[in-house]
Amino acid sequence: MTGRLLAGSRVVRRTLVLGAVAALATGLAVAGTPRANAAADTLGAAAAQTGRYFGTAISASKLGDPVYTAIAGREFTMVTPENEMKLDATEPRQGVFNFGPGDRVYDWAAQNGKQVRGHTLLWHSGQPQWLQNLSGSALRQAMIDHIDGVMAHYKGKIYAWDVVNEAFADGTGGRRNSNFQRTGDDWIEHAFRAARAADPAAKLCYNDYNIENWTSAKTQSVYTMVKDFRSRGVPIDCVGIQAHFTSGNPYPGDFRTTLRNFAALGVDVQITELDIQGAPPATYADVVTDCLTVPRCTGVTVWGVRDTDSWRSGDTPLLFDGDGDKKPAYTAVLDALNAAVPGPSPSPTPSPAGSCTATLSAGAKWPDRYNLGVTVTGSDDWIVTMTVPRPAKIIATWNVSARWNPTTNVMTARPDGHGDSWGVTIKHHGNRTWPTVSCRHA
Ligand code: 9MR
Repeated sequence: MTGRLLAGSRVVRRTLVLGAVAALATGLAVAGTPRANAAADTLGAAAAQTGRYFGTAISASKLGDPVYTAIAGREFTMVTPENEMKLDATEPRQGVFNFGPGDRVYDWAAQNGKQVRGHTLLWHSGQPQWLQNLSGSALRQAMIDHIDGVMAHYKGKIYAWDVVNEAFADGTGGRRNSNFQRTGDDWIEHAFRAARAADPAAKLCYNDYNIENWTSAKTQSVYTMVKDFRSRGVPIDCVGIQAHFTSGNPYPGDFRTTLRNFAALGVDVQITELDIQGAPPATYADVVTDCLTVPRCTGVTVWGVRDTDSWRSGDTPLLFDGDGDKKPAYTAVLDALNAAVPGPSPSPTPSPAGSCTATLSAGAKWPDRYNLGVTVTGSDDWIVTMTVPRPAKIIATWNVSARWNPTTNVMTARPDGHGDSWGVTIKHHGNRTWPTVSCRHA
């Protein structure tokens, strides 16, 4: 019953027998349910107590501003480069990649213990001129080469990629007319397949705006696409809902329904670019609470730190004012996060045929750590991703081949020949909230 835990390039071998012996010797086995957590005083810590992340968009050009980095470093656990991983930034000339700005954001995030959402591989906007000039099979090949090139550079480092951004038209629900779309309807699924091959550890998301309202034609079209992808085994793990709310595009009363319905397709949902005109505290709290009620809503990202950092600063839509002071919306969000009931990871959403499910069960407990059993169903060649809420961390595994990323606090596990039941030991450091797990075919 030995465990193998790869930390970076180092191989750490541990035996759970040792842990069990130690517990027996000291008679410290602990029974009972996890304790409720105390209220957290940052957005990231409060979200982590629910097994979720709380993120922000970050601009490389602002990383020299100490007020900006102090807030971002303190409050957020997920970072989305606001512009630095877009097409025009990363491939300014065909086949010539520039990862300088993207790396500056990535490195800042990693050095500060934050995960990164990659944004975005294919988007009709922000294309370099050479790409706009291509069409047909040459364009299709360039799209795939772009995915391969960018994902190879960040392989194993990205929590989730927005593989395709904003591919549907407003109003009608049809596909947006773009050079990508003119290469054929199947460009999106080809992009997702290429992305899975390029970095099997990253969650692959479709990301869009104006898909918050369940009844809108655009939401329905995206839903139909994701459902089709899931039923045909096209690799998609998540839907990013941007949530840029204005008086013309207000927060809809059925937002929770939208989150729940996407999640029921067997994908994670994430609120990826939240900002609300005027930052009304009650609306901010409602949006966050909607996410907290949907087990597979794995996190919320606001689109910038201070109002003055916003792409629409005149709307003062964020959680910090231009001086870096907390706004009433900040307190509303923190309170909403702290009001969530901590506890075991929610039971997984039933998965459609062709996908897999990882289910957690309680194991032995000690004062400083606890065991979880994991059972995988629906596949015999799977990849399970386990995100551990900080400051807890996995210190051992058994019957599985696992790689632990100490920077992101995420473990990626594959079968090691011992079947589909395995386990982990978690040193909780005071946070007993169970990790979140997701499963997909290898
Ligand atoms: O906030 C981003 C702004 O700085 C850029 O100028 C703009 C164009 O690249 O993109 C903004 O971010 C967009 C995001 O990438 C996709 N969804 C809409 C966001 C707001 O326009």
